[in-house]
Amino acid sequence: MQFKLQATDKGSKARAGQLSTGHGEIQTPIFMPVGTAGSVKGVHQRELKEDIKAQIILGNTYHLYLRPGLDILKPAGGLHGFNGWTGPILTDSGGYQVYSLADQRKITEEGVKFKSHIDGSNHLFTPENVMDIQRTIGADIIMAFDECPPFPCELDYAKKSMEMTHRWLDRCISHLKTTEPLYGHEQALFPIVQGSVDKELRTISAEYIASRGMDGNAIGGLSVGEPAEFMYEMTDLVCNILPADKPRYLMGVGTPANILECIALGVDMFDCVMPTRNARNGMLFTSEGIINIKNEKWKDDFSPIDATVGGYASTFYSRAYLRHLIMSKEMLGAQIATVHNLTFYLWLVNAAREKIIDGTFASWKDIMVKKVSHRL
Ligand code: PRF
Repeated sequence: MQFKLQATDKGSKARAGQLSTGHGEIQTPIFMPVGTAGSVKGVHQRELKEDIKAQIILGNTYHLYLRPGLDILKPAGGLHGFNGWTGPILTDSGGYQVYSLADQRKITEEGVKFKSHIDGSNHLFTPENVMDIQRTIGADIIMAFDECPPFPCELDYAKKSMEMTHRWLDRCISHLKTTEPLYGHEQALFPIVQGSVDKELRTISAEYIASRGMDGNAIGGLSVGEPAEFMYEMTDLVCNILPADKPRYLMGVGTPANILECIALGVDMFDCVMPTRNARNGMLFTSEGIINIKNEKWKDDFSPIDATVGGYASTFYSRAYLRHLIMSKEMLGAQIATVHNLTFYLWLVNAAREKIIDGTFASWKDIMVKKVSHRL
């Protein structure tokens, strides 16, 4: 996998780049819509590509392994063959979902034993079998198996957990070398920095992860309930250590303001359920601020959801009509709101990219952070 740095902002540490995968190019900074169980909830593949202009989507090892399972995904030709998305895919390793979703999990040096949240069946994830599972799913970018400690957490726990994540990483790398991709395209393994909100641990972890020389690096363990200032401080510290010539992925972040601030710190890739999950509850992100579409004030607003961001859903449908659909629990309401929010997120990172290339990112970012955080 190749990463070309195309521009670096003068007033911040923001970068614009291009990542090449076996399923096409990704222009960074980028936001990756979350397609947990093989679908971005409520969105057609055609809308993802043509309307939202998604360049890469996410899948989850935990969900896909439990359902439909590898017996189905393998003969389908992996996730690409199964869901028909022809662009790049990244899969998270399950090293997060297993902690947040599974019932009765037990973490040991070997791996994580857990009960499925679907049918209560028993399973074991290890660094080795998670690599095998991600080979079968066939994503272009696969994630190392890690432990994401909760916030807050004892320093001693954070240290032991981080050290185990590092040992697990080395097991992932060794095992992956003994296996081959199944579908003819390359799969890049991204390791994950942990270390909670401790500067010393984050430094050790970032140095360890950087020393592994992988094609890209991820920052985990943030956006787990800590104040935003901690998240920015840790992200800044880690970005200063991770190599500049490899893409940096901040996992599970975040609000539009979080994304802009972390682009300024040198992050290239983001994912988050916020635009999709919040859309289903009537929260819309727009270029002018945040809209709660259930609010009375939108009932006779016949203007488009957000003409600035373009795209079919955002320009064709009025706020009043979308409000009616969401209030009536019509499924089209959730679909339109989701397509709009994703269109906005992709518009935002693309606008950031253009400003970085123009050399005007830093001042634009400060104005945009205020705008996008404002409640309309
Ligand atoms: N590890 C993994 N996936 C993740 C995280 C992590 O720490 C986070 C933290 N925000 C989101 N997704 N494997």
